[in-house]
Amino acid sequence: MQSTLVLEIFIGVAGLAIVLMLWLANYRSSDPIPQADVSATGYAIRRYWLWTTLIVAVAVFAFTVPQFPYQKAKADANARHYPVVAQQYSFSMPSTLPLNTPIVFDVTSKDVNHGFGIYGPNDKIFSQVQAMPDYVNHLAVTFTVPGHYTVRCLEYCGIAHAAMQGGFDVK
Ligand SMILES: [Cu+2]
Repeated sequence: MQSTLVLEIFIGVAGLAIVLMLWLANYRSSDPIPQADVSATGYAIRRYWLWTTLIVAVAVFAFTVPQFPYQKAKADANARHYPVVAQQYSFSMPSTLPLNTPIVFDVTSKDVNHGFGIYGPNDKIFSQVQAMPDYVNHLAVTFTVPGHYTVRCLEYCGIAHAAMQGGFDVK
């Protein structure tokens, strides 16, 4: 449903852009104006757009950068750490995890690169990180919804990749 709407909006905008471009390509002024008569206006418009775009871009940048989620990814100093080891084609990790408690998954792999994708009880993705051999990735999370969470490998890792699943209960 949602994806159909996105597709319809995309087709609508693309269609509009095509019509506009065709119209522009065929547009002819009835009386061509000499370059000298329009260059001052043209450069004024160009300057206006340059400054407007710059000011808007800097304002949007200044407003949105502090809202980047990287700060939230920092682990609580008192967070409990849980090891996760991925290997073809399973995950070894705790079967039960605490609710409303800052935790950190220490994620690694025994063989090839895997994905450690956590899906909530509603089956929507909750968080994810890569599981890499000889390297530990730290994924800080706090579960606020109890229930069964499914873990899926999110990186093609071999013939049985699609069946690579795990899970744990949060309570
Ligand atoms: Cu995989």
